[in-house]
Amino acid sequence: MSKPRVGIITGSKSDLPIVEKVEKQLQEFGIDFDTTVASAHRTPKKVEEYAKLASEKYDVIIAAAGMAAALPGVVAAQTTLPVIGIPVHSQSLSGHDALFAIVQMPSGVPVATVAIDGAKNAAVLAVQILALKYPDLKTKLTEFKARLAKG
Ligand code: RP5
Repeated sequence: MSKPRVGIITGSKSDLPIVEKVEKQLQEFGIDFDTTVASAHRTPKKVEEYAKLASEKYDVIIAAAGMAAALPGVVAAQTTLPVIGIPVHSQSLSGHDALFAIVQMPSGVPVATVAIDGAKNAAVLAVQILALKYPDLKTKLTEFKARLAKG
């Protein structure tokens, strides 16, 4: 694998507005990605296949889900890649349900959980992880942080 690549997976098409923010931020860093819609509850076999093949295609996975958000944890259970989880806001419990489901992983199966709807931080964290392997990204991150400081 010569270029950094991020796998984005999300539980439903209804999560796509959040995913688009992840994609936009990754594009700003020039990172390749692809996005898959698969649900831990509705299409568990598809999630299993995705997770098992992930390390052949990606360096990092970003998994977004709302409600009883099992998806990031189920993916993390079946790969050695780092998994970043985004709890997606939903109406009844304002995303707290997804936050707790994603952050409260059993010992030994971490998911790096960002804030509810924390799309931008998920993308930046992914780039920070990628920068360990692809040093060019360190420069881009330094410039990004300088722009943040100016702003
Ligand atoms: C989760 O349930 C999805 O990630 C989504 O956030 C939520 C609602 O899904 P839909 O009923 O809109 O498909 O699995």
